[in-house]
Amino acid sequence: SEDVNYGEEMGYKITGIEPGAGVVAAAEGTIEEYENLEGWEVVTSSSGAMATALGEAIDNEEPIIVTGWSPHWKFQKYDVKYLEDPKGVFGDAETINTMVREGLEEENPEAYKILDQFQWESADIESIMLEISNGTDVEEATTAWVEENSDKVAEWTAGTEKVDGVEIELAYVEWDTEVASTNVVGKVLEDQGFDVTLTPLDNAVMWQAVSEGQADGMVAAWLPGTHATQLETYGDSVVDLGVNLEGAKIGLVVPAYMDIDSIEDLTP
Ligand code: PBE
Repeated sequence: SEDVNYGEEMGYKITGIEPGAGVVAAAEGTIEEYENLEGWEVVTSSSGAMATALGEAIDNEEPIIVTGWSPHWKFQKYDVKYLEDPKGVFGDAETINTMVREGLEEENPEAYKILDQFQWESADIESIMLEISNGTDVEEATTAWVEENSDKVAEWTAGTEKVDGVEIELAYVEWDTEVASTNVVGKVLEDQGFDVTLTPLDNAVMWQAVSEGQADGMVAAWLPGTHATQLETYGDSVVDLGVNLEGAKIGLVVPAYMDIDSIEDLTP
């Protein structure tokens, strides 16, 4: 709008998350694609620091632009909105896919089958993410969800036998979505008798670990856009078990009180 220069108020900064995240790369892409973003920059930090900055800005009714994604608890906790992206830099709807290492099917068929059958919805993951964002311990929140959703869990474990201490290692990145999903799958595997290790890594390293067989799998592949670079590099040496969640999305997110609707409304 004409009476406020949000760019100046925000120091021409977009509040990013981890440098390896696809949404950060896409936000950097918007600075190249949109002429009105000339001179802006994406400041990287962590998902936690981004969430803190967003909460503080909202408490003070200050402008802020963050690299955002769905599913995410911020849409339940705050009145926030995506900025329209007429140039389509952030792509359309995304899916979250499960990727495992080559050989897992033969070497660990029960875990393979559970990972293959794992599939849920935004409302499921968001309820856990909201709990965690409100201070509930990750293990407590995921354990409670698994106990309360035994029907869904039974579909994931259908046709598998319990095991006795078979090792399984899942890689993930400490993004709120992946903390929730990876811990839920880890809990389900643990309840089936697996000896589960969850290993937090940088995004590219997570993909690499699965492609080289250091990790058995991950439930954190955002496709087709967000992790396109990683898929191109590692796609041939991982096994795609398909979608575990539909209707994911990335973009720039602002508090609803900001008087702009589109990336194009930002001033240089
Ligand atoms: N995210 C959450 C990730 C994928 C999952 C949107 C922060 C990313 O940008 O790579």
